[in-house]
Amino acid sequence: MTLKLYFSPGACSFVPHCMLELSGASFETHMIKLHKGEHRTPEFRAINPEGQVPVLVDGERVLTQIVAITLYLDSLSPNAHLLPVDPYERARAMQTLSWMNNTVHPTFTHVFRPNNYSPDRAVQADIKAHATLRYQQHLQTLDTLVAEQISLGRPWLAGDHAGPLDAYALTLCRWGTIAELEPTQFPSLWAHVQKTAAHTDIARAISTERLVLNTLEAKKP
Ligand SMILES: N[C@@H](CCC(=O)N[C@@H](CS)C(=O)NCC(=O)O)C(=O)O
Repeated sequence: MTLKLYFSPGACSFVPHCMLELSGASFETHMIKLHKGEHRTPEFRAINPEGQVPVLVDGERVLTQIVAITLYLDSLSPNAHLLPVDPYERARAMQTLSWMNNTVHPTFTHVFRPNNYSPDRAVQADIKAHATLRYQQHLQTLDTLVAEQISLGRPWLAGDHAGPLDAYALTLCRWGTIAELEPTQFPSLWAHVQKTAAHTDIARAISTERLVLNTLEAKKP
């Protein structure tokens, strides 16, 4: 049975997209254009009532939430080493993945969609400004985390193999550029993002989604 991923270019669905590429599994993608509101259609809501990507479909099975999809794909393709096997290392990887998903990611949502949190334009501007500062702090934390891993001789965020943490770090750093945060202020993270983007399997996902890593650079004349 071919796996199917509902994704939107540049969204957090990039994380499972990379995992599918890394796993070598047979899969197909279905693009949902968030900017066109395709996630609000009755057809998509029937698949995910939350109206969010990613959604992974495996036959009759439907999974949402990056953390859950990560565990599932890791179990389906253990040889891809998407997560470490050692219990402590595995839990540490899930700790970082959860932080990215439940703390850093929602902070960016406050930057990108402040209208989700208040109908008042002035309040929205305040939310955006404050969340941008918080987001910058989170990327600094991530920068430190990357530097620590590299100093320990670990090539990827969870150890010896590229996986969800590296794909999420790339996504969060790229979103930083959408928040007008120059990636060079996070030198270890930015170097790691470029290395991650050069990984053959991840490069395929980037090409499918047509992603530019530094959207600030792309905007320059
Ligand atoms: N916690 C969710 C977050 C999913 C999420 O925020 N998806 C965004 C794209 S990055 C989305 O579909 N947003 C559309 C919306 O919420 O209206 C997960 O891990 O999958």
